[in-house]
Amino acid sequence: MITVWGGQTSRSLRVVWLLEEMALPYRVRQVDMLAANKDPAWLAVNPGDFLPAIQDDDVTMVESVAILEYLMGRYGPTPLQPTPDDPAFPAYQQFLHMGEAGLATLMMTPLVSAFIAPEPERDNWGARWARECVERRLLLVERRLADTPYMAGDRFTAADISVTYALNLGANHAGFVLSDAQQAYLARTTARDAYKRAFDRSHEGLAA
Ligand SMILES: N[C@@H](CCC(=O)N[C@@H](CS)C(=O)NCC(=O)O)C(=O)O
Repeated sequence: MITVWGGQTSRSLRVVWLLEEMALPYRVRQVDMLAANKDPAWLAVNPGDFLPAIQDDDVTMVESVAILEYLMGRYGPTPLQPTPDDPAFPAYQQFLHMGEAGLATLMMTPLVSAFIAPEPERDNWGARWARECVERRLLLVERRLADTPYMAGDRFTAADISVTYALNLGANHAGFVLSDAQQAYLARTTARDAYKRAFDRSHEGLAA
């Protein structure tokens, strides 16, 4: 049984969403990232103390997009992962990674600056720079949505799991304003039954 170490707004949602799409059995172990005393069992899994992580028999992994690729490679084939000979592959690969490396990672600096940094450090050059980078990169998502309903083309893939998480993170937690096309895209991807099940499973066992 695959164990997903996660938290309610963390990137573990990407992993749980993929597991639901692939109908694979798993369990979720919630990690309280704000706990003063960290769970030693969690730190043994990821001493770096960031979410998500998975355990699958003797495999332990971190990095949400790498985990998606592992699960699809290990338990696929799946239409969520176009093969290299598929014309959808280049766009799929680009947006799968852009969702984290190009968008969500850069969103973290404005996010923590706005909500966690001490007041005098909230408005800082690095956060403004990262915000502008994200806004320029979102133009690539915007251009893609002018042509196709999903990042890889006509069908939903794991690239949409990656990019959907980033857009939601930016809009809900980092003050990014999404275009009409981006909002319509999120409505489309998050209307999937697997997303709804993943959302519920990601919040299981948490106080309301
Ligand atoms: N690139 C990593 C980012 C991981 C990450 O930043 N996770 C956040 C939660 S979504 C976290 O645990 N932050 C706490 C920390 O890094 O101290 C991934 O995609 O898994």
